[in-house]
Amino acid sequence: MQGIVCAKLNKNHGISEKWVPQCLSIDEQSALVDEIRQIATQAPLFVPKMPNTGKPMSIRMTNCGPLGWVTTKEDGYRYQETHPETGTPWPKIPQSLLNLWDKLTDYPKPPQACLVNFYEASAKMGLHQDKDEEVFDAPALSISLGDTCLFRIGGENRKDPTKSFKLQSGDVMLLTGKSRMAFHGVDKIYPGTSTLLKQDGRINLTLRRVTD
Ligand code: MD3
Ligand code: FE
Repeated sequence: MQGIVCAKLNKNHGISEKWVPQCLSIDEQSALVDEIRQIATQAPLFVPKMPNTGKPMSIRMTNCGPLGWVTTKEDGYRYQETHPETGTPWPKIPQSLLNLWDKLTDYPKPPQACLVNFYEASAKMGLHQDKDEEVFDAPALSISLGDTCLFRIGGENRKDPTKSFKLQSGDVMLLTGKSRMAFHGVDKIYPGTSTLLKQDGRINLTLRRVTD
């Protein structure tokens, strides 16, 4: 594995996320972006809508894997086997991501969902917990591509203190144990900090288990 697993965050608030800055080489990052472009051709980006209010989120997203996370005004947050607009099954998770999951986790089963989030320069993601899955013992693996962002992570309660730090293209985070239930969000994108993508913006991939 390239990069160093940082203990810094553990010291900061005692939860067990691992942050591997520059885990992926530039070539690995470019290859991933090509694969994500193909995924977005088969499963077009959509704007997730808040449950009940229907308020659009500022990111666009898609998924790959047997299950994808979606949200609509009518039916709220959920995982499903098909794209909410085309009704088609999600594309497969690229082999390179399955390999990364095997290398960085000791979880015995492969990820079921890979969320693909696209942030334009002005997009953000409010502080939230991911709890739409049926199981929480599996780790979540997150990969950052493109422009740097300001990421924030706290504890298991919304009011717990948070720590902010920048995630750069090629950084990987592994959320296990308590950190899997930590509140987290993206406060800001720094446009122009990476030349990986054709335009300003950031892509985040999150690999997850959903069922046992
Ligand atoms: C997963 N994405 O898609 S990834 C999300 O950068 C999400 O797009 C952010 O939060 C992004 O739900 C953050 C890093 C992350 C941090 C904590 C997690 C992913 C996590 C906790 C549980 C599951
Ligand atoms: Fe999240």
